[in-house]
Amino acid sequence: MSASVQELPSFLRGNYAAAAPDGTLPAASLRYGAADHATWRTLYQRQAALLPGHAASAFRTALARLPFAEGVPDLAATSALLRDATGFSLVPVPGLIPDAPFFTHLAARRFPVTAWIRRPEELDYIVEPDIFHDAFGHVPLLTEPDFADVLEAYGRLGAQATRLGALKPLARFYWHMIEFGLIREGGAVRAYGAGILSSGAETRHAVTGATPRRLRFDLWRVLRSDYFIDDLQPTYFVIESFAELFAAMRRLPALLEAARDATPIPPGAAAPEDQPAR
Ligand code: HBI
Ligand code: FE
Repeated sequence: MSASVQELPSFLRGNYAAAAPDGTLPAASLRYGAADHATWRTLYQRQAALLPGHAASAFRTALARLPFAEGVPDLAATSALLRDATGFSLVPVPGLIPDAPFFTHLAARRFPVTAWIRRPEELDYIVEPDIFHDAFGHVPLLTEPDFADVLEAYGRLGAQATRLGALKPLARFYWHMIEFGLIREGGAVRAYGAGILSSGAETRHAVTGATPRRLRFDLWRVLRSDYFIDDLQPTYFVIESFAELFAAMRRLPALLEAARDATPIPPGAAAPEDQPAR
């Protein structure tokens, strides 16, 4: 694969040798055994049971229409359903890929999905995203037009943020709003982020936990907010709608340089402008 793979950490476990320069794996290299399908079903059943009362209604509705209940899903069949909804398609990758191809795929409405699935002894925690995180966590909302537009816009901003040396604020947006976002539905707060909904512990903590801050979404705040990558999040941001999130994408380019130069807000810290979500 390309030289840019050298920017990735060396512990990654995927089969990077089989990947094309754009990071994708040949469809023929995807093989899942009975044990893999059983691991998927265990994860799926556990997580699906938690969704009522925790997950955004758009996520639940979309998940029910996807072919995800029986085992590791077929990416081509899932792509066909997405194409009709939003024009997104799924491409298999060995795991995390370098920033540049990741942005390029999203800008072209292709979502990279890690091919491998965790081992049975890793059901509750893995360091890297696997296919359960990428497919169960991210794919349902790829059927939501406003959310699909957010991901495409994020991909398009990648080149500009790279030029400006502002990848950190852009990555904070992805972390807080794509991986760990919450949404208000009537009087309730529900999760839509993939990092939340692919984890039982994070789902309970984010939606009903007593300790986290749940703040009204504020783009400028998000762009300055550092995060923990290996612990439950101490702070979540709550949107009113996916249209609100897409509208924020239009303001993002003008804030990148200021966010790059601003003092970061440490994980879990308060900021003067914080508004608790209702
Ligand atoms: N690759 N497969 C994959 N998934 C990601 O979420 C991902 C990635 N490469 C880079 C990346 N995310 C982030 O560093 C950028 O969004 C900034
Ligand atoms: Fe993710």
